[in-house]
Parts: sequence; structure tokens; C-alpha cells
Amino acid sequence: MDTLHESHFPHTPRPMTDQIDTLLTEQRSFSPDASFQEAALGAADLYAAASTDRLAFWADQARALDWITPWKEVLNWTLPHARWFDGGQLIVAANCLVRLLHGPRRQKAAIMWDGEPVDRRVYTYWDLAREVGRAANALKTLGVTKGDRVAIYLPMIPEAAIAMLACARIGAIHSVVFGGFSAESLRDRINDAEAVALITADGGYRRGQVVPLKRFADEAVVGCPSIRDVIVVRRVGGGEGGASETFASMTEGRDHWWHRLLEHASADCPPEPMEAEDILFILYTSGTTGAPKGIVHTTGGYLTHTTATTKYVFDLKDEDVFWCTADVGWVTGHSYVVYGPLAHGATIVMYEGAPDWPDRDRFWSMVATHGVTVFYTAPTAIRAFMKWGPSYPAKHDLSTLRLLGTVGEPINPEAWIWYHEQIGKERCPIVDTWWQTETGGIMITPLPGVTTTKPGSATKPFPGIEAELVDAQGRPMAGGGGFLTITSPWPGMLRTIWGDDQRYQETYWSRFPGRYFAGDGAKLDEDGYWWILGRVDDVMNVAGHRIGSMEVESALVDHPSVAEAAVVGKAHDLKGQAIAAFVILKEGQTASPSLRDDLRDHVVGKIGAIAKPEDIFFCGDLPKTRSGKIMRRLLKDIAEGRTLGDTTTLADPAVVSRLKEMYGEE
Ligand code: 7RM
Repeated sequence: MDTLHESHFPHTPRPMTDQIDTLLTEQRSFSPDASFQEAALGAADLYAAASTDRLAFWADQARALDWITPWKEVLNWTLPHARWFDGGQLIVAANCLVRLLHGPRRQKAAIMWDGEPVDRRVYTYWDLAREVGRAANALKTLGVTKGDRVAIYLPMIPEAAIAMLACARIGAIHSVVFGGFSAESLRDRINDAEAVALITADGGYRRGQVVPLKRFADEAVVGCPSIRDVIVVRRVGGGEGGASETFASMTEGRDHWWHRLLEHASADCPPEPMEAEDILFILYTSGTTGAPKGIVHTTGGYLTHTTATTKYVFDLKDEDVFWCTADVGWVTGHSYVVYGPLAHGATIVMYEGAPDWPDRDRFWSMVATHGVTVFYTAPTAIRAFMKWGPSYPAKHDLSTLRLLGTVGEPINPEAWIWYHEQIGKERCPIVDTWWQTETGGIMITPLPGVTTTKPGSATKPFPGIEAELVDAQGRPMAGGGGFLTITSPWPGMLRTIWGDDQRYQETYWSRFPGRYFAGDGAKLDEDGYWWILGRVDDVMNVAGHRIGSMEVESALVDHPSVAEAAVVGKAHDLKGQAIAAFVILKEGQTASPSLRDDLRDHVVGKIGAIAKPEDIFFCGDLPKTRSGKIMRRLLKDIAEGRTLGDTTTLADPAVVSRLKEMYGEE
């Protein structure tokens, strides 16, 4: 295929795994389900409306929110900077909470939460609004004001959503850091955003163990001059003076127990009106350099996009119970645990722990207990369920389910079919939703009741989203394999990278001028269906988590024994990709199994457990181009045991054949 030749473009899209090769020959298709006809009626019009007048379509979607001042202009676009609904003012917390408060539905469940041990809590919309008001007042008494950054480092407990909404209520910008990240990762993110406060917990539960978040937070915060206050939710400790002491030692003057602050705070906190383009949050995500990027999302457009997609993709009705299994530390948790569903007044399910605790049926037992109707998870989880076998879901009544979704990585057709048969009992449509931290909300997806689905394809762009496949030169392609680009701005798009607009322009808008380039390769089939092939840049996708190759490399070379490192994602049955590291040791250092363990621990300490390399291969040389660039593509071939691709641009082609011979022998 000439258009995708390596010499034209260093990052050739190609399937992440062999499974995806089978995905490309997938012929099965599933017609829309008749029970979604009502959704279908509305949605068919949506495509027509959006293609006739895209801006009018998005303005219609924005009108579904409550605005206190109408916008003056739907879109102001000066490539690559968009302003949506400029001049408009709205109150996020009002849109997400208060809508139900003054009607008969105020005691409707907002959050049904399960802790990993058998504890359970239910917050009605009334409860939630009061807790958010209290938390907002608590932040205010600590001097947090509009525009300040607040870091949130919590387990999946209701306080995570409450903290986010409390920030939104006073106009503070939240930066949620996934609880699986290390102290060092937390510190870097706090410092980049110059957060003034950190909200954390004494710990959280994961597979029966306590994750001591407060200890990590303490370690991080000593290196964070901007942090004035640390607020600590008591999750694992008993009473004060009780077990919690072992997980949280409190620093006088800096640390405050959440429950103490809230006890004295009024539930009544007048909300800060937000301009449509005021920043709602920053969320850090991995890119192709060692340093994560602070993705900036604003208020009006983001809420419009997440609300519209929640409505049409998940077909949410008042009586639905929606469970998105993502952690709030990721964008999926922001958009489809918190903002989208709560703006709809939906009942959501939240879960703290692991899917196999206390046993491998935990998710299905929760579906049955809470009567979940719409379920949204990641392919990596589905592949694990598949491996565990059908007896676990079979133990529970899953008949309340009516719609299933996936997100985070390409889904192989076999996992799709398994999900369809074993979980959806062949009754539930599956929405495979493609989007990114940067896009804010769902971009390519089927609509239930409307779209014929094909296992492994995310199908078509959401109404109002314009995607185009291009070749290496940026020429539009009608079909075949190429690069996925977005050709016009959308409301939920990132506005910039925090503190680095230059990097924003270069990363997303320069490779194909005038287009947003998402970093993914894709194919378009003869029906115009999108098949996402995965990242074509140096970003890995490990169990649905985005990790930059360079990040792991930086962590490795930070170790005193390491001279150089190259890191690639290799195909993995369950995780999609696993991390494979090629390491050159410094003069005088000797490779050993204990050094290998040491390096793994070092990476975990620098980044977090999600970045732990599966393979560490000690070598004497790395394949490099004549200009000195490491050819990770070839290392990937080696790690996956594939025949080597084109090696003609290498400075020393012998290096790579030596590596290939040795790899796997250890
Ligand atoms: C929501 C989220 C984004 C990357 C993206 C893709 C991959 C996500 C799908 C998918 C195939 C999907 N945000 N990706 N969804 N690939 N099909 N339905 O995951 O910023 O963390 O990751 O994830 O490579 O670029 S993210």
C-alpha cells in the first residue's frame, strides 16, 4: 500500500494485535433492536439535523442545559482554538444536581455505591446536593476560590464525585489523579498545575488490601510548594485515634479530616456562575514525551457534549440504573460516571474495588443487586471475564440489562460476541464507543436502535462530529487503512494543554495541518464503518490505560544501573498490550533476576503499578536510525516474535537481528 509506506511517515498504522487482523475480516452484523424504536425516532432526525446545520444541532443540544445567561455565539473558531457558546453563563453543579431537587424526584437515588468490602451507601439527589454544598463551603473556608486548582487523589468512593462537584460549585479547577499513580506522579501533576489543595483519603481497598493513599500523598506533598491544605477522607480507619492512625498521620496546620470540615460547614453554598469557556478541569494524560500533558476542558461545551452523548448513546431514561465501571481518575469516569449521567438526573452505580473480589462474579452480583440496566466497561475487563468462564455471570440474574457499552481500546470480535451472548443474552445492543481524554466525550459510536453493529467496529461518528480518514500525506481516503482525523471543532474538545499552548498546537494540529490528529490508525470499510486499529504513536494502551513509552523509559534511565532504555507495548491476550522494556546497563553493571525486579519496582515507584514492565530484556545495543532515533517499531516486532519489518533506515542493521536471536532465550 503505497500511501502508507514507512518512508513517507514513520508511524505506520497497523493492527495492535493479530486478533485485530481477524477483526478486519469480520462479516457478522447485528440489526438495531426493535425495543429501541423510540430512541431511533429521535436519533434518525439527529443525523439529518446535524448534517444540515452542525452548529444549530450543537446549539440545540446546549439548550438542554440550564443557562443563566444565553450565549452570544455558538462557535468562535480560530484554528486551533475554539470557543463554544461564548458569552453564555451556566452553573455546573446546578445542571448536575439541582434539576431534580425541586420536584417530586428529589429523593431519587443519585449514587448507589459499593465498597470493596461489603459496605454500601446510597445518596439521593437531595443528599448529594447537601454534601456537595458542604464540601464546597469547606473548600471556601480554606480560602479556595474560583480558578484555583484542587488536586483529587481518592479511591472510587462517593467523596470523589462530591469533591469534583464541590470544586465546580465554587469555580475551582479540579485535577483528578488516578489512585493507582505513585507519589512521584502525583507530585509532578500537582506541581504542573500549581494546585493549592489536595483532597485524598487515608486509604482505599483493592483486593482485600489497603492502598495507603495518604502515605503516598504525604510523600508527594513535601515536594509541592503550592499546596496549602490537605483534606483527608476517612475511608479505611475506624474512629479517630483508631486504626486510621496507621494509615494517616496528620500534619498540624496542613491536614484536615474531611468529616470534621464538613461537620461544621453549611450545606447551603451559593454556586459560582461559570462562563462557558471557564476551565472546569484539567486531566493529565500520557503522550509521546516523558511528561504527561494537562488536558484542559472548559464548562459549556464539555457539558453539552457529555450530556448529549449520554442521552443518545446510552439512551438514558429516568428509570435506568447506569453503571460505568471506569475510575474517576480517567476521563471516562469524569464524563460517564459523573458529569453526563448526573446532568441527566440518572441513578449511577459506583464501585470501589476489583472485579474479582471477593470472587470473580462481583460485577454480576452488583448488576443483579442494583438492577443495573445500562452497563459500560472496557474490553480488557471483558477478556478477563471470558477467561474466567460463563459460570460467574450465569450465577446471577442479569435480566435488567438492556444496553451494553465498551470503551478504551479496540475490542476483538470474539470478546464482543461473548459480551453479547453471555452478558447481553443476545438481547442487548452493544455500543463500542471511540473517544479520548482530549475529545471530552464520545466521538464514534453506534446509536442503539439506529445503527447496525459489526463486532469490532465503533461504526459511525456521532451526529455533529466530522471524522475523515487520511493517508500519510493528509489526503482524504474513501476507504482502506489510514489515520483518523477530525476535521471540525466539537464542543467537548480540549482547549489547550495546561501551561503549554505551543505543545497543544504541535501535538494535535501540526501533523495534518488544519485537522485534529488523534494518534490512532483506522480502517474504513465499504459501508463507511470505522475500525479503530489503535495508537500509531509511541503511546501504549495497557489494560485500557494510556502510558507513554517515553515515560517508562525515563523512569528506567532514572535507575542508577541503567544507561539506556527503549519501551514498547507488545500484544497481550488480556491487557491488549503489555510493557516490554529493552535495557542497556551502565558499564560495570551485571544483568540479574534481582536487578530486573529492582527495575520493575523502580518503575512502579516512579509512575505507579499500571506501568510495571512485563518483560525486561537486557541488551548491549538498540536499533537506531542514522539520526539516532530508537526504532521502537522493530523492537515491537521482536517482542511479539514477528518477522522484522523494513530495517533499511537503520544505522546498523545487525543490531536488530542479534536482538531478535537473543530475545526470548532468557
Ligand atoms: C476514553 C479513553 C484514548 C485511546 C484512543 C484509542 C483507544 C478508546 C476505543 C479505543 C478502539 C475504542 N480515553 N480507544 N476507545 N480504541 N476502540 N472504542 O479511553 O485518552 O484514555 O485513551 O484509547 O487508541 O486514542 S484515553
